[in-house]
Amino acid sequence: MASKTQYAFLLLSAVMASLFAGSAAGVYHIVGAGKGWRMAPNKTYYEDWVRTRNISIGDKLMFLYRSGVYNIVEVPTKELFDECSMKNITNRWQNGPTIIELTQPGPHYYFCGVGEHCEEGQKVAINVSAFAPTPPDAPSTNSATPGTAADLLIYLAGLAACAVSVLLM
Ligand SMILES: [Cu+2]
Repeated sequence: MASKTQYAFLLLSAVMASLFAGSAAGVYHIVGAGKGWRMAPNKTYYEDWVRTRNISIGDKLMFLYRSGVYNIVEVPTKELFDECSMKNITNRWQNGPTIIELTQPGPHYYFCGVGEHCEEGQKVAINVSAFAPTPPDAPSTNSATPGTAADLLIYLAGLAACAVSVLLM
């Protein structure tokens, strides 16, 4: 039990360290906000969520989910994404929580490869802008986007949930 507690603590420390170290470089987006990454409450839930976000190069996606229950796969085309097809997966992550740094502009397609979760709406297409919305001559405002503090709280709550699921395994 002690080692699992230590593991959870290390996980928490590591993620918090990366969070603060990276906070000036990009915005963290908790995919699905308070719901995290799970069976969608409706088929357009993640689509509706992404429409509320401005996502740019250097930003990070945080997927909060229980390992073994959900996962994340990335596919290269809209066709594969629309079909929930795993014929050509370019990336797979299965240990939650997962942080993905967005280093390439353009569309990115993610969905859950477990069961029929994707067909039920556990999928999200992210369009990454080449440039952050903040003008380059105003660097002092870079790190203080309005959503960041709220995101941090949601993230820590989600992380606690993930840590608890580690302890219960
Ligand atoms: Cu799933």
